[in-house]
Amino acid sequence: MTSTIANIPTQQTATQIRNDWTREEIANIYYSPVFDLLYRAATVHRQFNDAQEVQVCTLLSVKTGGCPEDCAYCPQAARYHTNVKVHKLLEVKEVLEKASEAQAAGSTRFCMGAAWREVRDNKDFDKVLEMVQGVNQMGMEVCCTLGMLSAEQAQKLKEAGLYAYNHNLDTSEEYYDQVITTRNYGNRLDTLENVRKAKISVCSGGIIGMGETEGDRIGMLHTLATLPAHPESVPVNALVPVEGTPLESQEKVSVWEMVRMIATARIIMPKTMVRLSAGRVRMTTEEQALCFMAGANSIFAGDKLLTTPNPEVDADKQLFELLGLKPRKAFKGE
Ligand code: SAM
Ligand code: DTB
Ligand code: SF4
Repeated sequence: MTSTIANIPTQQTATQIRNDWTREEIANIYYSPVFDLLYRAATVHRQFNDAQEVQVCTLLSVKTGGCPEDCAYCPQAARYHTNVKVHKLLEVKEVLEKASEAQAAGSTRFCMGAAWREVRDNKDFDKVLEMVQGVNQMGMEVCCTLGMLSAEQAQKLKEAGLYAYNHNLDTSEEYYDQVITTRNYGNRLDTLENVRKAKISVCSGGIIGMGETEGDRIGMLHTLATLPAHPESVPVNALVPVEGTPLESQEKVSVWEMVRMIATARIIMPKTMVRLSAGRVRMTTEEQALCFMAGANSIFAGDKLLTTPNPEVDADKQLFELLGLKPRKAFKGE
């Protein structure tokens, strides 16, 4: 006999990696009573991962603002009037110095973001390839988020030593055009396929708190969990509402919404690094602890995300000590 938690056979889900989840199964998990959900996520997490370990990543915006896209959440879209200072692509030397500082502060993954719609084959891309090479040589996992990529560009990044590529689905396919109209869901999925084909680790997740329904959140998780292979990393961002963007007045999401997203992601994609991403500055220690309990095992460290504030490194050191967490080593998943 199989016992059930929230109507899902526990034996079936706790031991296998599955890519055939139905929306209904995911919804049943998502809506289960909070303590059942937390218990189950924490159990799955311990079966597949070292639950004390949390990956510490650092972000750097290497090209800021002036983006032609219309993503309603984004302070870097040229069409919205925000306080973001536009900056052309940074110099390689400066980026490598920042990576070295991040490494000294305990980060094992360095992620470089550019406010581009897509990568173009030009001098700027050559510079990014140099940055990738340099960070990789330092022994850090190097990640980029540069917008859409062709198969050839993904291959070039791989050859330069790129470890992971971040490209978020952001929300469900159904809600996508309420948030972004300058590209579509299929464009996003094509880039993810190009990244996968180049054998680069896939990082893809989304944002909650943009006015989407819980059905949309479940829809996004369903798309991620039914890709041919689960992304190695899934960031769960709480919207950071930025003045001047169309979503500036959105209400803060509650911790229970973050917990439901993280725990569901953990259960349906057991080995994936689930990242408690944007929004930590507005969370208490206890709220963040609940997210780790739910299976989050990665964070962004350093006092800035791309353009918005993030907790100080010292505060996170204290958080790790308090909760008995330890930073994960680089390249562990290989
Ligand atoms: N331009 C590239 C792209 O869109 O793929 C890369 C950079 S973009 C800023 C990376 C991701 O940051 C977005 O996909 C989105 O999920 C996240 N993001 C941007 N602004 C945000 C905000 N205000 N709150 C939460 N997440 C945000
Ligand atoms: C992700 O999912 N979250 C990070 C990273 N991937 C690139 C970005 C969060 C950005 C928050 C808004 C800002 O700081 O500009
Ligand atoms: Fe541009 Fe990326 Fe911001 Fe969209 S999320 S406006 S593509 S920088």
